[in-house]
Amino acid sequence: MTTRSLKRGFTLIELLVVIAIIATLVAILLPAVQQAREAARRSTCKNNLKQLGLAMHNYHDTYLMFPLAGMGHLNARPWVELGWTVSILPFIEQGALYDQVSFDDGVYNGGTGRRGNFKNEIAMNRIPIYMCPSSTTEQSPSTQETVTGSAFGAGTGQPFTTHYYGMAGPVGNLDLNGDGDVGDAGERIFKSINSVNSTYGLSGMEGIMRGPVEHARTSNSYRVPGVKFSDVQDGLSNTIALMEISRDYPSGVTPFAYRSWVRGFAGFSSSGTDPWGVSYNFAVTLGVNKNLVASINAPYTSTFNNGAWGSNHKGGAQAVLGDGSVHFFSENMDFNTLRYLCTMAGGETTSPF
Ligand SMILES: [Ca+2]
Ligand SMILES: [Ca+2]
Repeated sequence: MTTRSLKRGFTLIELLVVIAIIATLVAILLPAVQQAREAARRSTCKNNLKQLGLAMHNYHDTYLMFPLAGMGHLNARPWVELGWTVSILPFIEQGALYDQVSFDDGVYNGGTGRRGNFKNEIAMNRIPIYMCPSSTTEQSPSTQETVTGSAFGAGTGQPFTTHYYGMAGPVGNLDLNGDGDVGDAGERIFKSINSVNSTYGLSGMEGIMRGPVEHARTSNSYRVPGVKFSDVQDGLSNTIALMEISRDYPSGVTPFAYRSWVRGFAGFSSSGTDPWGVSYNFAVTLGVNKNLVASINAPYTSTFNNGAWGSNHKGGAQAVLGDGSVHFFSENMDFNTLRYLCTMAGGETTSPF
């Protein structure tokens, strides 16, 4: 007598049903997992900004002013061109790196008296709190900033960037009724100075991290002092100090906004009259500071000073206010409200944000 063991397998139909159920579950769960991961990344980004806001305040406690947007000509001293991102290193537990910085050399290109590479080597160090984890763009694309020699052993190549930028202020016309002039009630032109040419754009002068801090005249230098709490007459809690620029650009588009994180600005021979009526023969690019020229997540621009604020977080980007608090701003918020939040002493009335 023989017994036949009855081995029963899955039929094809059953197998397909099981696969379909698993696929459905994955389809349901995967977005939830991805959303949770993005929420965690956004939270880390917010924490970075909180630390930067705290560092700005601790800097103010010590030096009685916010860090300069960038350090410029100091009379006979060489080009400095380092940003607030360097000034606050001792306040973000990077004192050892700060001690390696030379304040007597130029920052990024190697003309006479400008040992640029030497400083960009500092920027070969990745500073975690300057990095939004939702961004995958971590390096400056600028060939002027390429590091070719390594004194500190930090390597050669493209330096790291920062995803957090000083707000120099809005530039352009406030034409509230859109009739093409700025002569109507409440309208005006935001204070700025000319930068070198249209490739760079204007430099905003009404923000907490306003553009040029010093520009040389023919025989000496004229200085725009650092911003104190008391200068922020619109209120520290109503004025943006730092904003997030962390978007990944589309494939094939050079991410012009991103600069070496040490780069305060770069100066060029130029001439004009600043908003205080003082003539100058020096103009700047903003480096780790930007103007406000467009809404959050607006289309990309190749104008260096106008890198649009934006992030890979859904629907907006984050910013630090003058009081050190961090807010998420919607890309759909009223643009004039956003501009008012970027002037420190414009006297505007801002609607709730
Ligand atoms: Ca008008
Ligand atoms: Ca304002």
